[in-house]
Amino acid sequence: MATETLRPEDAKRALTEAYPTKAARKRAKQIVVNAPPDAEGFRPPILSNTRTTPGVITQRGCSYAGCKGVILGPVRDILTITHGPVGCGFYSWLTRRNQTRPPSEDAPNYMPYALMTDMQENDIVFGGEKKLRKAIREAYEIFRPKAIAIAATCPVGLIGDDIHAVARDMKEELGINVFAFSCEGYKGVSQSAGHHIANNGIFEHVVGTRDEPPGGKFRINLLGEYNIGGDAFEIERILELCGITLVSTFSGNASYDQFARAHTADLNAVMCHRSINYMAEMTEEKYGIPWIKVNFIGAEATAKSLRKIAQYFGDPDLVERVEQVTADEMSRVRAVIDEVRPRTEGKTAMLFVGGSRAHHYQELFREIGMRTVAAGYEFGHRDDYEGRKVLPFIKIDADSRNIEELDVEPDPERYRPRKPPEELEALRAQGLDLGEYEGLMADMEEGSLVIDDITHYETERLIELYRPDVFCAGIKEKYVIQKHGIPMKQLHNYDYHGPYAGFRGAVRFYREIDRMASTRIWRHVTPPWAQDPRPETLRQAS
Ligand code: CFM
Repeated sequence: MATETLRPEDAKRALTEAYPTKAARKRAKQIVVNAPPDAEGFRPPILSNTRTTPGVITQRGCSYAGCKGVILGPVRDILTITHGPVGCGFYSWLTRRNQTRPPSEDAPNYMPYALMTDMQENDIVFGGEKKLRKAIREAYEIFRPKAIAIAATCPVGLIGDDIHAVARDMKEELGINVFAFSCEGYKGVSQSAGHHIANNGIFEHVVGTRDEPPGGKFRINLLGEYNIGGDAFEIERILELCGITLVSTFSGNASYDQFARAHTADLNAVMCHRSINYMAEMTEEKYGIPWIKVNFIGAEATAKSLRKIAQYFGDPDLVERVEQVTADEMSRVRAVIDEVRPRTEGKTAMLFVGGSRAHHYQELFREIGMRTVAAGYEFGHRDDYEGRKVLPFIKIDADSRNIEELDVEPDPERYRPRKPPEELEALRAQGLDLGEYEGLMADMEEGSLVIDDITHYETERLIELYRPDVFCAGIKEKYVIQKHGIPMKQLHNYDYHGPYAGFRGAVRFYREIDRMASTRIWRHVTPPWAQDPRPETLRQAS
Protein backbone atom coordinates (compact mmCIF):
# COMPACT_ATOMS: atom_id res chain seq x y z
CA MET A 1 0.00 0.00 0.00
CA ALA A 2 1.29 3.41 -0.93
CA THR A 3 0.93 4.79 2.58
CA GLU A 4 3.32 2.19 4.02
CA THR A 5 6.24 3.12 1.78
CA LEU A 6 5.71 6.84 1.38
CA ARG A 7 7.65 8.97 3.86
CA PRO A 8 5.55 11.91 5.08
CA GLU A 9 8.46 14.31 4.48
CA ASP A 10 8.53 13.21 0.84
CA ALA A 11 4.79 13.62 0.56
CA LYS A 12 5.11 17.13 1.94
CA ARG A 13 7.77 17.97 -0.64
CA ALA A 14 5.64 16.56 -3.43
CA LEU A 15 2.74 18.77 -2.42
CA THR A 16 4.69 22.01 -2.71
CA GLU A 17 7.38 21.43 -5.34
CA ALA A 18 5.35 22.87 -8.21
CA TYR A 19 4.75 26.19 -6.46
CA PRO A 20 6.79 29.36 -7.06
CA THR A 21 9.46 29.76 -4.36
CA LYS A 22 7.64 32.26 -2.18
CA ALA A 23 4.37 30.36 -2.21
CA ALA A 24 6.18 27.07 -1.57
CA ARG A 25 7.96 28.56 1.43
CA LYS A 26 4.70 29.75 2.94
CA ARG A 27 2.83 26.53 2.26
CA ALA A 28 5.68 24.54 3.80
CA LYS A 29 4.89 26.25 7.12
CA GLN A 30 1.24 25.23 6.80
CA ILE A 31 2.00 21.58 6.10
CA VAL A 32 3.34 19.79 9.14
CA VAL A 33 4.40 16.21 9.73
CA ASN A 34 2.87 15.39 13.10
CA ALA A 35 5.35 14.59 15.84
CA PRO A 36 5.12 13.84 19.56
CA PRO A 37 5.29 16.82 21.93
CA ASP A 38 8.69 18.11 23.01
CA ALA A 39 9.88 18.17 26.61
CA GLU A 40 7.68 21.21 27.36
CA GLY A 41 4.67 19.59 25.74
CA PHE A 42 4.68 21.62 22.51
CA ARG A 43 3.82 20.14 19.13
CA PRO A 44 5.49 21.27 15.92
CA PRO A 45 4.17 24.78 15.14
CA ILE A 46 1.84 25.27 12.20
CA LEU A 47 1.20 28.52 10.36
CA SER A 48 -2.55 29.13 10.33
CA ASN A 49 -5.24 31.85 10.38
CA THR A 50 -3.21 33.61 7.74
CA ARG A 51 -4.25 34.99 4.35
CA THR A 52 -4.72 32.50 1.56
CA THR A 53 -2.12 32.93 -1.20
CA PRO A 54 -3.72 34.59 -4.22
CA GLY A 55 -3.88 32.18 -7.15
CA VAL A 56 -4.60 28.99 -5.25
CA ILE A 57 -8.07 27.58 -4.81
CA THR A 58 -9.00 27.53 -1.12
CA GLN A 59 -11.88 25.80 0.65
CA ARG A 60 -12.55 28.86 2.78
CA GLY A 61 -15.58 31.09 3.08
CA CYS A 62 -15.99 34.69 4.24
CA SER A 63 -16.65 36.56 7.45
CA TYR A 64 -20.31 37.17 6.56
CA ALA A 65 -20.73 33.39 6.09
CA GLY A 66 -19.24 32.76 9.55
CA CYS A 67 -21.51 35.31 11.24
CA LYS A 68 -24.80 35.19 9.38
CA GLY A 69 -24.63 31.61 8.18
CA VAL A 70 -22.87 29.68 10.92
CA ILE A 71 -23.67 31.40 14.22
CA LEU A 72 -26.95 33.22 13.48
CA GLY A 73 -28.22 30.74 10.89
CA PRO A 74 -29.59 28.08 13.24
CA VAL A 75 -31.47 30.53 15.52
CA ARG A 76 -35.14 30.25 14.63
CA ASP A 77 -36.66 33.42 16.08
CA ILE A 78 -34.14 36.17 15.48
CA LEU A 79 -35.08 37.69 12.15
CA THR A 80 -31.81 38.30 10.32
CA ILE A 81 -31.73 40.81 7.49
CA THR A 82 -28.77 40.82 5.16
CA HIS A 83 -27.83 44.34 4.19
CA GLY A 84 -26.28 43.86 0.81
CA PRO A 85 -26.64 42.58 -2.72
CA VAL A 86 -29.14 39.84 -3.42
CA GLY A 87 -26.43 37.25 -4.12
CA CYS A 88 -24.98 37.31 -0.59
CA GLY A 89 -28.44 36.93 0.90
CA PHE A 90 -29.47 34.17 -1.45
CA TYR A 91 -26.22 32.27 -0.96
CA SER A 92 -26.77 32.16 2.80
CA TRP A 93 -30.38 30.95 2.50
CA LEU A 94 -30.28 27.84 4.64
CA THR A 95 -27.94 26.15 2.23
CA ARG A 96 -26.54 24.24 5.18
CA ARG A 97 -28.74 21.65 6.78
CA ASN A 98 -29.49 23.34 10.08
CA GLN A 99 -32.66 22.05 11.58
CA THR A 100 -34.91 23.40 14.28
CA ARG A 101 -37.92 22.34 16.31
CA PRO A 102 -40.12 25.19 17.41
CA PRO A 103 -41.99 24.33 20.62
CA SER A 104 -45.39 24.62 18.91
CA GLU A 105 -46.80 24.96 15.43
CA ASP A 106 -47.50 28.66 15.75
CA ALA A 107 -44.17 29.49 17.42
CA PRO A 108 -41.99 31.67 15.21
CA ASN A 109 -39.47 30.09 12.88
CA TYR A 110 -37.78 32.39 10.36
CA MET A 111 -35.17 29.90 9.22
CA PRO A 112 -36.94 29.05 5.95
CA TYR A 113 -36.76 32.73 4.94
CA ALA A 114 -33.94 34.79 3.47
CA LEU A 115 -34.39 38.52 3.99
CA MET A 116 -32.15 41.05 2.32
CA THR A 117 -32.10 44.67 1.25
CA ASP A 118 -31.14 43.88 -2.34
CA MET A 119 -28.63 46.72 -2.67
CA GLN A 120 -28.32 48.22 -6.13
CA GLU A 121 -25.76 50.54 -7.75
CA ASN A 122 -27.88 53.46 -6.68
CA ASP A 123 -27.58 52.47 -3.00
CA ILE A 124 -23.83 52.05 -3.34
CA VAL A 125 -23.53 55.59 -4.68
CA PHE A 126 -26.04 57.37 -2.44
CA GLY A 127 -25.94 55.12 0.65
CA GLY A 128 -28.16 52.26 1.72
CA GLU A 129 -29.26 53.26 5.24
CA LYS A 130 -32.68 54.50 4.14
CA LYS A 131 -33.35 51.25 2.36
CA LEU A 132 -32.26 49.29 5.41
CA ARG A 133 -34.63 51.22 7.70
CA LYS A 134 -37.44 50.58 5.25
CA ALA A 135 -36.62 46.88 5.09
CA ILE A 136 -36.62 46.60 8.89
CA ARG A 137 -39.99 48.33 9.20
CA GLU A 138 -41.44 46.15 6.48
CA ALA A 139 -40.09 42.95 8.06
CA TYR A 140 -41.42 44.02 11.44
CA GLU A 141 -44.89 44.64 10.02
CA ILE A 142 -45.00 41.18 8.48
CA PHE A 143 -43.37 39.03 11.17
CA ARG A 144 -43.53 40.96 14.46
CA PRO A 145 -40.34 39.27 15.71
CA LYS A 146 -38.93 39.79 19.19
CA ALA A 147 -35.52 40.59 17.74
CA ILE A 148 -34.00 41.65 14.43
CA ALA A 149 -30.35 41.24 13.48
CA ILE A 150 -28.66 43.08 10.64
CA ALA A 151 -25.75 41.38 8.90
CA ALA A 152 -23.36 43.46 6.78
CA THR A 153 -21.88 42.38 3.47
CA CYS A 154 -18.74 43.81 1.83
CA PRO A 155 -20.23 46.94 0.18
CA VAL A 156 -21.71 48.13 3.49
CA GLY A 157 -18.26 48.59 4.98
CA LEU A 158 -16.87 50.04 1.78
CA ILE A 159 -19.48 52.80 1.48
CA GLY A 160 -19.72 53.35 5.25
CA ASP A 161 -23.40 52.75 6.01
CA ASP A 162 -23.78 53.03 9.80
CA ILE A 163 -25.80 49.88 10.47
CA HIS A 164 -25.31 50.20 14.23
CA ALA A 165 -26.93 53.65 14.26
CA VAL A 166 -29.81 52.27 12.21
CA ALA A 167 -30.15 49.40 14.71
CA ARG A 168 -30.26 51.82 17.66
CA ASP A 169 -32.93 53.98 16.01
CA MET A 170 -35.04 51.01 15.03
CA LYS A 171 -34.78 49.49 18.48
CA GLU A 172 -36.27 52.67 19.88
CA GLU A 173 -38.87 53.06 17.18
CA LEU A 174 -40.14 49.47 17.22
CA GLY A 175 -39.58 48.64 20.89
CA ILE A 176 -37.88 45.31 20.14
CA ASN A 177 -34.23 44.30 20.31
CA VAL A 178 -32.43 45.29 17.10
CA PHE A 179 -28.69 44.83 16.74
CA ALA A 180 -26.17 44.80 13.92
CA PHE A 181 -23.07 42.84 12.95
CA SER A 182 -20.21 44.44 11.03
CA CYS A 183 -19.33 41.10 9.46
CA GLU A 184 -18.34 42.38 6.01
CA GLY A 185 -17.04 39.44 4.01
CA TYR A 186 -13.53 40.87 3.73
CA LYS A 187 -12.99 41.12 7.51
CA GLY A 188 -10.26 38.80 8.71
CA VAL A 189 -8.96 35.98 6.53
CA SER A 190 -11.87 33.53 6.63
CA GLN A 191 -15.25 32.81 8.20
CA SER A 192 -13.43 32.59 11.53
CA ALA A 193 -13.58 36.37 11.84
CA GLY A 194 -17.35 36.20 11.44
CA HIS A 195 -17.64 33.77 14.36
CA HIS A 196 -15.86 36.24 16.61
CA ILE A 197 -18.01 39.16 15.45
CA ALA A 198 -21.19 37.12 15.96
CA ASN A 199 -20.11 36.00 19.45
CA ASN A 200 -19.41 39.60 20.44
CA GLY A 201 -22.80 40.80 19.20
CA ILE A 202 -24.86 38.04 20.82
CA PHE A 203 -22.90 38.46 24.04
CA GLU A 204 -23.37 42.23 24.15
CA HIS A 205 -26.97 42.47 23.00
CA VAL A 206 -28.72 39.30 24.11
CA VAL A 207 -26.97 37.19 26.78
CA GLY A 208 -27.93 38.24 30.29
CA THR A 209 -31.22 39.93 29.43
CA ARG A 210 -33.50 37.30 31.06
CA ASP A 211 -32.69 36.33 34.61
CA GLU A 212 -35.09 33.50 35.45
CA PRO A 213 -33.33 30.14 35.07
CA PRO A 214 -35.12 27.06 33.75
CA GLY A 215 -35.72 24.27 36.27
CA GLY A 216 -33.29 21.39 36.69
CA LYS A 217 -30.40 20.66 38.97
CA PHE A 218 -27.63 20.28 36.43
CA ARG A 219 -27.83 23.17 34.00
CA ILE A 220 -25.45 23.53 31.09
CA ASN A 221 -25.03 25.47 27.87
CA LEU A 222 -23.84 23.58 24.84
CA LEU A 223 -21.56 25.88 22.89
CA GLY A 224 -20.58 25.28 19.27
CA GLU A 225 -23.20 22.74 18.17
CA TYR A 226 -25.09 23.90 15.08
CA ASN A 227 -27.57 21.08 14.52
CA ILE A 228 -26.35 20.04 11.12
CA GLY A 229 -28.46 17.09 10.01
CA GLY A 230 -30.18 17.02 13.41
CA ASP A 231 -27.04 16.41 15.52
CA ALA A 232 -28.36 18.63 18.31
CA PHE A 233 -31.57 16.59 18.57
CA GLU A 234 -29.57 13.45 19.34
CA ILE A 235 -27.45 15.29 21.92
CA GLU A 236 -30.62 16.72 23.49
CA ARG A 237 -32.04 13.19 23.71
CA ILE A 238 -28.97 11.91 25.53
CA LEU A 239 -28.73 14.86 27.92
CA GLU A 240 -32.37 14.42 28.81
CA LEU A 241 -31.87 10.71 29.52
CA CYS A 242 -29.06 11.69 31.87
CA GLY A 243 -31.13 14.35 33.63
CA ILE A 244 -28.98 17.25 32.44
CA THR A 245 -30.84 20.48 31.59
CA LEU A 246 -29.84 22.33 28.47
CA VAL A 247 -30.29 26.05 29.12
CA SER A 248 -29.14 27.06 25.66
CA THR A 249 -27.29 25.83 22.63
CA PHE A 250 -25.13 28.21 20.63
CA SER A 251 -26.79 27.92 18.25
CA GLY A 252 -28.30 24.66 17.00
CA ASN A 253 -32.06 24.41 17.55
CA ALA A 254 -31.72 27.71 19.41
CA SER A 255 -34.03 30.56 20.27
CA TYR A 256 -33.58 34.14 21.40
CA ASP A 257 -34.78 33.41 24.93
CA GLN A 258 -32.24 30.61 25.33
CA PHE A 259 -29.43 33.06 24.59
CA ALA A 260 -31.02 35.66 26.87
CA ARG A 261 -30.78 33.38 29.89
CA ALA A 262 -27.61 31.49 29.00
CA HIS A 263 -25.89 33.17 31.97
CA THR A 264 -28.06 31.09 34.34
CA ALA A 265 -26.28 27.84 33.41
CA ASP A 266 -23.63 26.39 35.70
CA LEU A 267 -21.32 24.94 33.07
CA ASN A 268 -20.44 25.63 29.45
CA ALA A 269 -19.73 22.51 27.40
CA VAL A 270 -17.80 23.53 24.28
CA MET A 271 -18.13 21.39 21.14
CA CYS A 272 -16.64 23.49 18.34
CA HIS A 273 -13.85 25.33 20.06
CA ARG A 274 -12.98 27.40 17.00
CA SER A 275 -16.28 29.11 16.48
CA ILE A 276 -17.37 29.75 20.05
CA ASN A 277 -14.41 29.83 22.47
CA TYR A 278 -15.03 33.59 22.68
CA MET A 279 -18.47 33.04 24.23
CA ALA A 280 -17.02 30.52 26.71
CA GLU A 281 -14.32 32.95 27.83
CA MET A 282 -16.57 36.00 27.99
CA THR A 283 -19.34 34.28 29.96
CA GLU A 284 -16.75 32.93 32.38
CA GLU A 285 -15.35 36.41 32.98
CA LYS A 286 -18.67 38.20 33.19
CA TYR A 287 -20.84 35.59 34.92
CA GLY A 288 -18.43 33.08 36.44
CA ILE A 289 -19.40 30.01 34.36
CA PRO A 290 -16.51 27.55 33.92
CA TRP A 291 -16.14 25.63 30.65
CA ILE A 292 -14.93 22.24 29.49
CA LYS A 293 -14.25 20.94 26.00
CA VAL A 294 -16.61 18.15 24.95
CA ASN A 295 -17.12 16.16 21.78
CA PHE A 296 -20.33 14.36 20.96
CA ILE A 297 -18.99 13.02 17.67
CA GLY A 298 -18.02 9.40 18.32
CA ALA A 299 -19.67 7.00 20.76
CA GLU A 300 -16.66 6.79 23.07
CA ALA A 301 -16.21 10.55 22.84
CA THR A 302 -19.87 11.01 23.78
CA ALA A 303 -19.50 8.74 26.80
CA LYS A 304 -16.36 10.59 27.84
CA SER A 305 -18.04 13.98 27.48
CA LEU A 306 -21.01 12.90 29.60
CA ARG A 307 -18.63 11.64 32.29
CA LYS A 308 -16.80 14.95 32.28
CA ILE A 309 -20.06 16.85 32.80
CA ALA A 310 -21.01 14.47 35.63
CA GLN A 311 -17.56 14.83 37.19
CA TYR A 312 -17.91 18.60 37.18
CA PHE A 313 -21.22 18.54 39.02
CA GLY A 314 -19.90 15.83 41.34
CA ASP A 315 -23.32 14.44 42.18
CA PRO A 316 -23.32 10.66 42.81
CA ASP A 317 -26.82 10.19 41.35
CA LEU A 318 -25.83 11.99 38.17
CA VAL A 319 -22.61 9.98 37.89
CA GLU A 320 -24.59 6.77 38.21
CA ARG A 321 -27.24 7.82 35.73
CA VAL A 322 -24.61 8.75 33.15
CA GLU A 323 -23.01 5.33 33.59
CA GLN A 324 -26.37 3.61 33.12
CA VAL A 325 -27.25 5.56 30.00
CA THR A 326 -23.79 5.02 28.56
CA ALA A 327 -23.78 1.28 29.24
CA ASP A 328 -27.19 0.88 27.72
CA GLU A 329 -26.40 2.86 24.57
CA MET A 330 -22.92 1.40 24.14
CA SER A 331 -24.20 -2.16 24.00
CA ARG A 332 -26.11 -1.28 20.82
CA VAL A 333 -23.15 0.67 19.43
CA ARG A 334 -20.72 -2.21 20.01
CA ALA A 335 -22.88 -4.65 18.11
CA VAL A 336 -22.64 -2.46 15.00
CA ILE A 337 -18.89 -1.93 15.43
CA ASP A 338 -18.42 -5.71 15.52
CA GLU A 339 -20.46 -6.02 12.37
CA VAL A 340 -18.65 -3.42 10.23
CA ARG A 341 -15.14 -3.59 11.63
CA PRO A 342 -13.99 -6.67 9.68
CA ARG A 343 -14.54 -4.62 6.52
CA THR A 344 -13.32 -1.20 7.70
CA GLU A 345 -10.31 -2.20 9.83
CA GLY A 346 -7.04 -0.77 8.51
CA LYS A 347 -8.66 1.44 5.89
CA THR A 348 -7.61 5.07 5.67
CA ALA A 349 -9.35 8.43 5.78
CA MET A 350 -8.52 12.07 5.11
CA LEU A 351 -10.45 14.96 6.56
CA PHE A 352 -10.27 18.58 5.46
CA VAL A 353 -13.13 20.50 6.99
CA GLY A 354 -13.77 23.81 8.74
CA GLY A 355 -12.36 24.37 12.18
CA SER A 356 -13.39 21.38 14.29
CA ARG A 357 -14.85 18.48 12.35
CA ALA A 358 -11.52 17.47 10.82
CA HIS A 359 -10.62 16.68 14.42
CA HIS A 360 -13.88 15.33 15.87
CA TYR A 361 -14.66 12.87 13.10
CA GLN A 362 -11.35 11.08 13.53
CA GLU A 363 -12.94 9.55 16.63
CA LEU A 364 -15.63 7.86 14.56
CA PHE A 365 -13.11 6.45 12.10
CA ARG A 366 -10.93 5.20 14.94
CA GLU A 367 -13.87 3.37 16.49
CA ILE A 368 -14.21 1.25 13.35
CA GLY A 369 -10.47 0.70 13.04
CA MET A 370 -9.76 3.27 10.32
CA ARG A 371 -6.67 5.49 10.34
CA THR A 372 -6.58 9.18 9.53
CA VAL A 373 -3.45 9.72 7.43
CA ALA A 374 -3.93 13.43 6.74
CA ALA A 375 -6.23 16.11 8.12
CA GLY A 376 -6.51 19.83 8.55
CA TYR A 377 -8.75 22.80 9.06
CA GLU A 378 -9.83 25.40 6.57
CA PHE A 379 -9.54 28.23 9.05
CA GLY A 380 -8.45 26.85 12.43
CA HIS A 381 -6.02 28.85 14.52
CA ARG A 382 -2.84 27.46 16.08
CA ASP A 383 -4.64 26.60 19.32
CA ASP A 384 -7.07 24.40 17.38
CA TYR A 385 -4.10 22.41 16.12
CA GLU A 386 -1.55 22.62 18.90
CA GLY A 387 -3.71 23.24 21.96
CA ARG A 388 -4.45 26.33 24.03
CA LYS A 389 -1.02 26.34 25.62
CA VAL A 390 0.25 28.14 22.49
CA LEU A 391 -2.21 31.04 22.96
CA PRO A 392 0.38 33.34 24.57
CA PHE A 393 2.72 32.78 21.64
CA ILE A 394 0.32 33.53 18.81
CA LYS A 395 1.32 36.72 17.03
CA ILE A 396 -1.57 39.09 16.44
CA ASP A 397 -1.44 40.34 12.87
CA ALA A 398 -3.28 43.22 11.23
CA ASP A 399 -6.11 40.98 10.03
CA SER A 400 -6.87 39.75 13.55
CA ARG A 401 -6.43 43.18 15.07
CA ASN A 402 -9.27 44.31 12.85
CA ILE A 403 -11.72 42.21 14.86
CA GLU A 404 -12.90 43.82 18.07
CA GLU A 405 -11.92 42.23 21.39
CA LEU A 406 -14.56 43.12 23.96
CA ASP A 407 -13.47 44.41 27.34
CA VAL A 408 -15.30 42.10 29.70
CA GLU A 409 -15.66 42.71 33.44
CA PRO A 410 -17.48 40.69 36.09
CA ASP A 411 -21.15 41.72 36.13
CA PRO A 412 -21.81 43.60 39.40
CA GLU A 413 -25.09 41.72 40.03
CA ARG A 414 -24.90 38.57 38.01
CA TYR A 415 -21.34 37.37 38.49
CA ARG A 416 -21.45 34.24 40.63
CA PRO A 417 -18.50 31.86 40.98
CA ARG A 418 -20.05 28.43 40.37
CA LYS A 419 -17.63 26.63 42.63
CA PRO A 420 -15.05 27.86 45.16
CA PRO A 421 -11.52 28.05 43.67
CA GLU A 422 -10.33 25.12 45.85
CA GLU A 423 -13.03 22.91 44.44
CA LEU A 424 -12.10 23.82 40.88
CA GLU A 425 -8.47 23.09 41.70
CA ALA A 426 -9.42 19.73 43.16
CA LEU A 427 -11.33 18.89 39.97
CA ARG A 428 -8.30 19.82 37.90
CA ALA A 429 -6.13 17.63 40.10
CA GLN A 430 -8.52 14.76 39.41
CA GLY A 431 -7.91 15.27 35.70
CA LEU A 432 -10.89 17.40 34.65
CA ASP A 433 -9.49 19.71 31.97
CA LEU A 434 -11.38 22.89 32.86
CA GLY A 435 -10.78 25.65 30.32
CA GLU A 436 -8.34 23.51 28.36
CA TYR A 437 -8.25 22.19 24.83
CA GLU A 438 -5.47 20.03 23.45
CA GLY A 439 -6.18 20.41 19.75
CA LEU A 440 -6.10 18.16 16.72
CA MET A 441 -2.43 17.19 16.67
CA ALA A 442 -2.61 15.50 20.06
CA ASP A 443 -5.11 13.03 18.64
CA MET A 444 -3.27 12.28 15.42
CA GLU A 445 -0.65 9.64 14.76
CA GLU A 446 3.00 10.46 14.53
CA GLY A 447 3.94 10.90 10.87
CA SER A 448 0.45 11.84 9.75
CA LEU A 449 0.12 15.05 7.75
CA VAL A 450 -1.52 18.12 9.24
CA ILE A 451 -2.36 20.66 6.56
CA ASP A 452 -3.83 24.10 7.12
CA ASP A 453 -6.05 25.75 4.48
CA ILE A 454 -5.33 22.98 1.98
CA THR A 455 -5.40 24.07 -1.65
CA HIS A 456 -7.27 22.32 -4.38
CA TYR A 457 -4.00 21.41 -6.08
CA GLU A 458 -2.63 19.82 -2.91
CA THR A 459 -5.86 17.87 -2.47
CA GLU A 460 -5.40 16.21 -5.84
CA ARG A 461 -1.71 15.50 -5.23
CA LEU A 462 -2.52 14.03 -1.82
CA ILE A 463 -5.08 11.68 -3.35
CA GLU A 464 -2.62 10.48 -5.97
CA LEU A 465 0.05 9.88 -3.32
CA TYR A 466 -2.04 8.13 -0.67
CA ARG A 467 -5.21 6.83 -2.38
CA PRO A 468 -7.24 7.04 0.86
CA ASP A 469 -10.33 4.85 1.22
CA VAL A 470 -12.54 7.79 2.18
CA PHE A 471 -12.05 11.52 1.79
CA CYS A 472 -14.09 14.00 3.85
CA ALA A 473 -14.54 17.62 2.79
CA GLY A 474 -17.27 19.81 1.32
CA ILE A 475 -19.33 20.30 -1.81
CA LYS A 476 -16.63 22.28 -3.64
CA GLU A 477 -14.25 19.33 -3.41
CA LYS A 478 -16.71 16.52 -3.78
CA TYR A 479 -16.89 15.81 -7.48
CA VAL A 480 -13.20 16.14 -8.29
CA ILE A 481 -12.44 13.64 -5.52
CA GLN A 482 -15.05 11.22 -6.81
CA LYS A 483 -13.63 11.51 -10.32
CA HIS A 484 -10.35 10.32 -8.83
CA GLY A 485 -12.23 7.16 -7.83
CA ILE A 486 -12.26 7.96 -4.12
CA PRO A 487 -15.49 7.86 -2.07
CA MET A 488 -16.19 11.32 -0.72
CA LYS A 489 -18.21 12.20 2.36
CA GLN A 490 -19.35 15.75 2.97
CA LEU A 491 -18.95 16.71 6.58
CA HIS A 492 -20.48 20.17 6.37
CA ASN A 493 -23.97 19.04 5.52
CA TYR A 494 -23.61 15.23 5.59
CA ASP A 495 -24.91 14.80 2.02
CA TYR A 496 -28.42 15.15 3.44
CA HIS A 497 -27.82 12.19 5.76
CA GLY A 498 -27.12 12.17 9.49
CA PRO A 499 -27.34 12.98 12.32
CA TYR A 500 -23.93 11.60 13.24
CA ALA A 501 -23.63 12.93 16.80
CA GLY A 502 -24.10 10.87 19.93
CA PHE A 503 -24.63 7.12 20.12
CA ARG A 504 -27.28 6.75 17.44
CA GLY A 505 -25.39 9.09 15.16
CA ALA A 506 -22.22 7.03 15.55
CA VAL A 507 -24.05 3.90 14.44
CA ARG A 508 -25.42 5.74 11.42
CA PHE A 509 -21.93 6.98 10.50
CA TYR A 510 -20.27 3.54 10.83
CA ARG A 511 -22.81 2.06 8.44
CA GLU A 512 -22.44 4.93 5.98
CA ILE A 513 -18.65 4.70 5.95
CA ASP A 514 -18.75 0.90 5.70
CA ARG A 515 -21.03 1.24 2.68
CA MET A 516 -18.82 3.87 1.05
CA ALA A 517 -15.45 2.27 1.71
CA SER A 518 -16.57 -1.25 0.83
CA THR A 519 -18.34 -0.58 -2.40
CA ARG A 520 -16.39 -1.50 -5.52
CA ILE A 521 -18.03 1.01 -7.84
CA TRP A 522 -15.23 3.58 -7.44
CA ARG A 523 -12.64 1.29 -9.02
CA HIS A 524 -14.52 1.56 -12.28
CA VAL A 525 -14.23 5.31 -12.52
CA THR A 526 -11.97 6.59 -15.26
CA PRO A 527 -11.78 10.36 -14.98
CA PRO A 528 -12.00 12.45 -18.15
CA TRP A 529 -8.39 13.61 -17.76
CA ALA A 530 -7.11 10.02 -17.78
CA GLN A 531 -8.83 9.26 -21.06
CA ASP A 532 -7.68 12.36 -22.91
CA PRO A 533 -5.82 14.99 -20.96
CA ARG A 534 -6.80 17.84 -23.30
CA PRO A 535 -9.52 20.25 -22.13
CA GLU A 536 -13.01 19.39 -23.28
CA THR A 537 -13.18 22.17 -25.89
CA LEU A 538 -10.08 20.80 -27.65
CA ARG A 539 -11.38 17.23 -27.45
CA GLN A 540 -14.59 18.28 -29.14
CA ALA A 541 -12.73 20.18 -31.85
CA SER A 542 -10.79 17.13 -32.99
FE1 CFM B 1 -17.39 24.85 14.00
FE2 CFM B 1 -19.35 24.31 12.49
FE3 CFM B 1 -16.88 23.50 12.04
FE4 CFM B 1 -17.48 26.10 11.79
FE5 CFM B 1 -18.22 25.81 9.20
FE6 CFM B 1 -20.08 24.04 9.90
FE7 CFM B 1 -17.59 23.28 9.51
MO1 CFM B 1 -19.05 24.01 7.46
S1 CFM B 1 -18.89 26.26 13.28
S2 CFM B 1 -15.75 25.18 12.62
S3 CFM B 1 -17.59 27.61 10.17
S4 CFM B 1 -18.20 22.86 13.51
S5 CFM B 1 -20.22 25.66 8.53
S6 CFM B 1 -21.31 23.87 11.68
S7 CFM B 1 -19.40 22.30 8.94
S8 CFM B 1 -16.91 24.65 8.03
S9 CFM B 1 -16.07 22.10 10.69
